[in-house]
Amino acid sequence: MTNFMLVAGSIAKLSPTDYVGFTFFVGCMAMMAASAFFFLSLSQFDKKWRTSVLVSGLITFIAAVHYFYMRDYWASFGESPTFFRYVDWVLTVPLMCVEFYLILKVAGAKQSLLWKMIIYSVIMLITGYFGEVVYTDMAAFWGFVSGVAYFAIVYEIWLGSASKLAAAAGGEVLKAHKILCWFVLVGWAIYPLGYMMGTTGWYNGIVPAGNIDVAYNIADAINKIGFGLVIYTLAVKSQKD
Ligand SMILES: *C/C=C(C)/C=C/C=C(C)/C=C/C1=C(C)CCCC1(C)C
Repeated sequence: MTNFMLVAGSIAKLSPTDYVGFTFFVGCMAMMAASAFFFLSLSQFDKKWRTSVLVSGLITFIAAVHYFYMRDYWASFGESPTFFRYVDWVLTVPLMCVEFYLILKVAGAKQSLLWKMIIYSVIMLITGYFGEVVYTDMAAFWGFVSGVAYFAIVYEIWLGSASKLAAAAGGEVLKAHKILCWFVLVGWAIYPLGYMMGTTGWYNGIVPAGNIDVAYNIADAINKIGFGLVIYTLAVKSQKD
């Protein structure tokens, strides 16, 4: 009896009109499937590419575990699981910076580039958390600070030293770098948009109405799985040469 109640208590009901709950659920499955795909493909790659594909799998796997918790949190409390969200990001976004570093290593990328990008991304996320959770009455200010750090990342990969390394590497690495740059410029821009939907600031009324979690969930699926697939494709193509 106790066991039965435990099981029943841990399965929350999902209403057909609960779009937030639905995207958490689908996100959970998509991240799990992507992780299985990346991990099971590892043996086909030689040492040079294995780490990059492994990191792709780690990113979606970390997200899958967080989505499992976030789905449950939403289903239980009907509130945004903002804490889990930011813990997920603070682990996975630096790993995405690692991906840039790993593919640019062939062109001589230095660890200082990696640390610079990690520091930008951590600043972006901590200040975003301030605006979303800690100092909600100053959401616009903290969102702006976070946006500056975001643009520092965009600058670094589009025009800064990372772009020069990509040009020096050429070939498939350059192609993959360009696609990842677009992911960061367009795919990542969904996050500040979602932030403006869910916080109070001058932008209310300008930004189209929407749900912050739906925006974040869609963005996560596009960016984490998409990023991984770009790396996977690069590894497959480079191995043929
Ligand atoms: C897998 C998760 C990813 C790629 C998360 C990326 C998150 C961002 C690019 C968040 C950016 C934000 C701003 C630029 C301003 C408002 C606050 C944030 C944290 C939502």
